[in-house]
Order: sequence, then C-alpha cells, then structure tokens
Amino acid sequence: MKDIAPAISPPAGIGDTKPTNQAVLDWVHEVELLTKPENIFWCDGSEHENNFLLEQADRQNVLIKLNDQKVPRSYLHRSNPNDVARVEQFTFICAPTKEEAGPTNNWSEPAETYSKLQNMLKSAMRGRTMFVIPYIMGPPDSPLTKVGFEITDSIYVVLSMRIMTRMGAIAVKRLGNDANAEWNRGVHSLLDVDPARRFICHFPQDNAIISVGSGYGGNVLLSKKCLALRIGSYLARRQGWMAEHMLILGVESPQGRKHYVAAAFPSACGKTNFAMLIPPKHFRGWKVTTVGDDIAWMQIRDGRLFAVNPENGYFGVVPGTSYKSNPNAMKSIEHDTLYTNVALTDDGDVWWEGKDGAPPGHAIDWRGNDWTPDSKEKAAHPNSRFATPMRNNPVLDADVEKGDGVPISAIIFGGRRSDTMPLVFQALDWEHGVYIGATMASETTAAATGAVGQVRRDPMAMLPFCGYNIGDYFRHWLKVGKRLTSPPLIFNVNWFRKGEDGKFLWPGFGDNMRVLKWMIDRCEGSDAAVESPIGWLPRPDDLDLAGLDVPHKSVVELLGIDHEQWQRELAGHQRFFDSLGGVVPDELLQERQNLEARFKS
Ligand code: GTP
Ligand code: SPV
Ligand code: MN
Repeated sequence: MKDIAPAISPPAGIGDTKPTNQAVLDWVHEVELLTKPENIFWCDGSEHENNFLLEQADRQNVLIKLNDQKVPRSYLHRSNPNDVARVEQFTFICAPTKEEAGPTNNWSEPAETYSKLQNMLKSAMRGRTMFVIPYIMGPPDSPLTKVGFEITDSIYVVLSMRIMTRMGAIAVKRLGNDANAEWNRGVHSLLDVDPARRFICHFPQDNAIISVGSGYGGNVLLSKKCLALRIGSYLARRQGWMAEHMLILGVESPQGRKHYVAAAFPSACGKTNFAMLIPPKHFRGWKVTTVGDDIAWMQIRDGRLFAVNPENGYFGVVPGTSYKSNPNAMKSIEHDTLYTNVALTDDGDVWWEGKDGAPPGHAIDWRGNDWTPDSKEKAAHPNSRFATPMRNNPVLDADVEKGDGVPISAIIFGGRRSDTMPLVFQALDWEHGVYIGATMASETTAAATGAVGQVRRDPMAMLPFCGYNIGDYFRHWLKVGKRLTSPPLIFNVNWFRKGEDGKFLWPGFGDNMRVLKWMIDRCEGSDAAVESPIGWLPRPDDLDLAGLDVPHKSVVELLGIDHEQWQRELAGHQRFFDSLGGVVPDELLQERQNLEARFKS
C-alpha cells in the first residue's frame, strides 16, 4: 500500500465545482503554478464524490476495502513506516519574531521558511491530482466557526477530512464572496514522504499552514492540530476566546440535572475514552454524552464559559479499544470507518492489540508483513488510529450542533503519572487551577515520534499545540478567569497511578464515573472534601465506590499525597518555570510559593 498515487481523472460532474471567492481562486492558482499538478479536483463534500474517491483510492492501492459483512463501508490505510505519528521536532511556529513563538515552540523566520518550503513544493505535484478541500470548523451556526481550505495531493487526506470536518459546499457558502473574509490557507504535499524533508509550519500572522513530507494524521489533517489548536489558540487570544486540547462531555443525573465538563489530557491519555464513558451498573440512571473528544473552542458569555467541538469526527487511538474498555467507541467504529495502521485479518476484518477475543491465527501487520500470535512485532502500530464520523457515536450529545455551545461547569486537567499525582483533587480557585494546568506533566506516548514513557511538563496538554508564547498563553488563561463571574471549578485527575507491583491502582474507563460524580457533586456545592496543601481532596468515603473491586488500601494510596514525592514535584515545577526563561506570569510564580508554603505550615 502507498501514500503517493498518480492523478485521477474524474468524469464530468465530479470535482469540477469551483468556489467563487476570488481570494481563494487566486491562492489556488498560485499553488498550482508552484506545484504543477496534472489536474485540480475541487471537492464539494457530497456522498457521490466521496464514493467516487473511495473507489479510486481502493483501485490505486492507497486504501484496502474491508469485508463489508464485518465492517461495512470501511477501509484500511497503511502509512509509510517512517511516518506514523506527529513530528514535534519538525513542527514550527513561524511568527515574525522568535519571542512570539516563545520558549516551548520551534521557531523559524517566516520569509526564509516560505522560501525554503516553496523550493520543496516546486513541481511537487507533477503527475498528481491537486485536491482543494473547503471545510468549516465548528457548528454551522456558531459565531466561533472558522473557514479553512486545504490543498493536498493525498486522496487519503481528502477522505479523512470528509470524516473529520464539515467539508465542501457548506464552507464555500459560509465564506461567501468577500475577498477580505477571514479563512485559513493550508497547503499539504506528500513530496516523497521522506523524514528529511518533513516540516509542519504555521504562519499565525497570515492564518496559513504549510505541511510537507508526511501523510499522517495530525501532520496533514490541517483542520485539526494545525488550525483548530495552533492557529486557533493564536486567534483565540487576539479575539478573546479559548482553543484547547480538551474533550467535552455531558453528564446527567437520574434526577435529570445536567452538567458539561471539559478535560485536557495529553495525547493518548484518555480523552476519547472519558468522553464516551459508560457508568458502572451501580450508577443506574446516570448518562454520559459526548460533545467532543479532542478539541474545545470556548467563549465567554454572561460570565460563563461555553464550549463547542469544532470537529465532525473522531481520530482516535485504536489499540486497547474493546467492548470491555469502551463499547461506545467500538460501536462507533463498526462501520463507515477509515482505519490507519491496524492489522488486516485473512477474512478482511481489522485487528489490534487489546481487541476483544482471541488474536487471529494469522494476519497482515500494519507494515504489510505476515503476522502470527508468535510474532515479536505488534500487529497494529501503538499509534494506529480510526477516523469515524461523530454521528456513529451512540452517546452523541443532543447539543453537539448548538452554535452557542454548552455551559462548562468544570475543567479537568490530567496526565499519565505513575506516582505523585492522586486520583483526583480540586483547585482552591481559578488562579490555583491555572497553576495546576501550567505545571501538568505526563509520560510521553506513541502519539508523537520519540521516546515513550518519559515524564515531561505539558501545560494544559497544549505543549505541542500552543501557537504562541506560552507565557502569554498563561496570561490569557488568567485574564479569562477575571472575566468569568461563574467560573468552572478546576480539577486534576490521574487514572494512571501505579502501586508497588507496577500495576495501575485504578481500573479506569467506566469506573472513572466515580470520580466524575464527586466532581459534579462539588459543582453542586457538596462539602465532601478535605483541604490539603495541593487542594481539595476526597476522603475514601467521599467517593461512591459501591461495587468496586479495589482494596481499601489501594484507594487510600490513590488519594494520598506523599510529601517526599511532592517536594520533588515542587522542584520540578521550579525547574520548568526556570526553563521558560522569565515568561511565566507573577501570579503563577506566587502560586508556586503558596504551594510550597502550604506544605510547610
Ligand atoms: P489523542 O487522540 O492522542 O489526543 O488521545 P486521547 O486523550 O483521546 O486518548 P485515548 O482516550 O484514545 O486513550 C489512549 C490510551 O489510553 C488507550 O490505549 C486507552 O486504552 C488508554 N486509557 C484511556 N482511558 C484509560 C483509563 O481510564 N485507564 C487506563 N489505565 N488506561 C486508559
Ligand atoms: C494527538 O496526538 O493529540 C491526536 C492525534 O489527537 S493527531 O491528530 O495525530 O495529532
Ligand atoms: Mn489529541
């Protein structure tokens, strides 16, 4: 299987509906002159078009059609083995000055970078089709919604964008004919899928993105990390809203009281799973619904935060997904799903580590090699993904299309920490909550290339996604807090604490409802908590643990704070702030002092 494919020749009536906005036409013409494609395919997002492109992709060996009896209307794509995750070291914020990009981003000078990329793009699409994808991010009637256009020479990108965004005519219509309207320009080319020529570059001041040399997810679906988070966060600060790496879920009590919460966990740390949670049996009558699983755009209205999910689909981690861990995800990916880098069974089904049932006796692994249960290699890549429309989710929230967004009662931060961080605690106030988010850390995962399992600071789960100076980002959070008269409560969770035996102490997944319930009770004014140096903590009795098969001793450990570990943690916060070279706002430096003082008193 491959990423790069020759030009396709669609019949009349497919791929020939040009948008009318002159600014778009001029830009496309410019990219055409540079990249010299064989032809241009103007996407309209229709089903007819999608079916045609799926058939072409199958014929070109970019996709494999799966067994229609097993997974109807679904396909498998294998990316180049050198191209299986985001590449943070090749991701750049090309703001006018290095200072604007700040200490956590790679920066390169915009004029030089444009010229370097233009050189790479010269004739890069020769013999290929250039697809023009109009799309919107956000519900059609939301004031937060943004228009983007992505040019790409990858048919896989087109098919993925149709799942992940509201694509085609809807975007052309929303943009209209105003040549000065705000829209994002995204150019993507596979080039030759060579890591040596792989760059993901953002030009926030021009609302522009250029991505070359990759065919993988977060590097190339420019709507997602590039626009909705990196450029999004830059626009959000200037325009007074927030773009965050957060899931959004609704939780309704048996009495019919409903809250929405937003949660920022780093990549592959449990957002999709938490957003689709099924409460344990004991919680009869409680309902959790999904608004979004990866990105939240939030605005302030009447002193409260309201959130929309800008996306239209889920690009989720496959391994570990099962009817046991996440039945709603399993139902979502049973049909109309585009799989990347999972294993293919002999009967045309998909398989991955952690799927229900016994492994197949033989399969083709994610690299395209023979695989048996005796193989040393994994059948599915640890960062293999599904792209599936959010409409497939059986617990999709009824207000997912609501343009005004849903009111947020709580914001949750959380990382993957085998020690130090208790199962849950609550911030003392907004500023303390911002400090907790700013000093968050998590073990690295396969979602980005590089070492896995290393603890690194990942403020608000935005380290790889904040499109400007992180100090200004912290200031923006503090400023938003001042504008909120009913701010969400802020919590921190850790599903990943381990005991002495190296095993997770907490069962996670559906049982996270027990923690969610405590947080919702706190939002409703419950006083079931004790104050500690790090914030409000539940006592074991404050959590509803009925029917849970976890020893009391483990629960005590999960909710405990080890002072020695926390002294190390405090030193880690200090080192992190020091490493940012003076951009950290005074309020957060003060919060660190307060935390230290609380441990001493
Ligand atoms: P991105 O899409 O990369 O932003 O990730 P995400 O935050 O949506 O992560 P996701 O929910 O896909 O989870 C990633 C991995 O964490 C999967 O392997 C899950 O099985 C595992 N995981 C999720 N929730 C839990 C949990 O509560 N406990 C444990 N132990 N593992 C979990
Ligand atoms: C992440 O890495 O946080 C993702 C997957 O959500 S990707 O879209 O590939 O960035
Ligand atoms: Mn993500």
